[in-house]
Amino acid sequence: MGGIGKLVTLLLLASPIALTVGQLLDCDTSNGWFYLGGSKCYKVFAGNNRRAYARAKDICVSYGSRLATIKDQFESDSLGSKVSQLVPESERPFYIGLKRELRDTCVACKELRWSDGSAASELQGFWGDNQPNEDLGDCVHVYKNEETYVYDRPYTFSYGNCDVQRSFVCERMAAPTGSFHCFQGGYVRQNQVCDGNSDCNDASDELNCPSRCHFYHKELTGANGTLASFVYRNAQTCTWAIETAVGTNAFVELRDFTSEESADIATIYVGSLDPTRATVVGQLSGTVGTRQFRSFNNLMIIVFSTDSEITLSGFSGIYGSLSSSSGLVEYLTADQTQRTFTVSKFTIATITGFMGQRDYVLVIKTQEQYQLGQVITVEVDASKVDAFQLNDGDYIMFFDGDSAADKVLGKLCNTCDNYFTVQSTKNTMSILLRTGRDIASNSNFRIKYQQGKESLLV
Ligand SMILES: [Ca+2]
Ligand SMILES: [Ca+2]
Repeated sequence: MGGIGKLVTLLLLASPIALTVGQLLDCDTSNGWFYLGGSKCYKVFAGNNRRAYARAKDICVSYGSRLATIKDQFESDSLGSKVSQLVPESERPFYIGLKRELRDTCVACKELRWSDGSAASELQGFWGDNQPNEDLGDCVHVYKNEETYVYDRPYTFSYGNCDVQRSFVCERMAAPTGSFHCFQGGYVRQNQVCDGNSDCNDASDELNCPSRCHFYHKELTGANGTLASFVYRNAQTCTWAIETAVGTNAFVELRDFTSEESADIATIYVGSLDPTRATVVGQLSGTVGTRQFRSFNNLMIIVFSTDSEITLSGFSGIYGSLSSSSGLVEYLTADQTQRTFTVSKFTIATITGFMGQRDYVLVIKTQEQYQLGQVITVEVDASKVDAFQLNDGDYIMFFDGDSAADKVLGKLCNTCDNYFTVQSTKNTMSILLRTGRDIASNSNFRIKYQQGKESLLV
């Protein structure tokens, strides 16, 4: 009993002390995070970085954050107006971390949850007119309500289809002013940077330390660069962390690779700058020559560790970012002739495939003069089934209209029931290819399409 009493006293004392100290907080502004008061930092993704809800969530997580939670009026107003300053009007509806999720205990039940895992209620929040309307979808976005009578809550919540690509906002905790901001959230003191100890949870305080053979290449403009050169020494670990723009795939080409076979080893990690959270895509040792690797997202890290004897020539390398050469939305016109379309894969030297974590959208319309009463039939090319191996995380969805907001006609994926023909009920169909975390997708997105009703399934 005495122990509990003591604990309560300490807690009561602790908060006023924390408040009177009044430590100033700030955010990693050099990486686009901003502070609005309170205890959190936010970052907005818009334009080409708009994503479906699940992808937006992934991107937030890769920066040690989560989709923003908006739990009070001040946060709603200040975040809404900040997004309005940063983002053009047409891109302003933005996802927050609020979604109806399936409940573990009940197959068909859904419940509303915040991205921090806490339960939410439709009786709370800043719902707009005629909301919450669950018929519209499970994922919540915020939009500006222009009605004057809602002047006191101008930024309101709406349900929507989770596959629609929208802007989104990530959040993470702010840090005391003057701290070093760890890449994946959290902070350490400046004198802990490059001191040889991993103080950030993700070890990012030791990423950019050239004197310790730890190099950080941040290239957000799409240009290529040369990996920092190093001196091949015994018993050392050199790292090259590469961060390119969100929405691109980082790549590296290691040249003239020569190391002591099985003893001095380069490991290539993708998906994160923290090897403990990243995926290994390659290990090199011995006389290898030139090899290329790419990430499924904009982050990768190369770690080269040597043992205590024998040094050889090592390697050099270049890095850069891959972005889709064509637009991510293609438009096709269907007529009464069956036509074939293959989405072009991305190619760089030996690396061919779809970029990871991207959405490729095809919109097919009938010829204008035949628009009334016409439908579209799409057949997955049955002769190319072998090339149509979707990897985990890849899927293709067919929508009855020009966007992911329309009714789903079907879904093709590794574990789905695959079928080969779908038909719209109107003059437009859209097809979404979503690539997952795999590195070199074997998927070949090839279809036959035609205006008309006859089934093409053989
Ligand atoms: Ca350190
Ligand atoms: Ca060695």
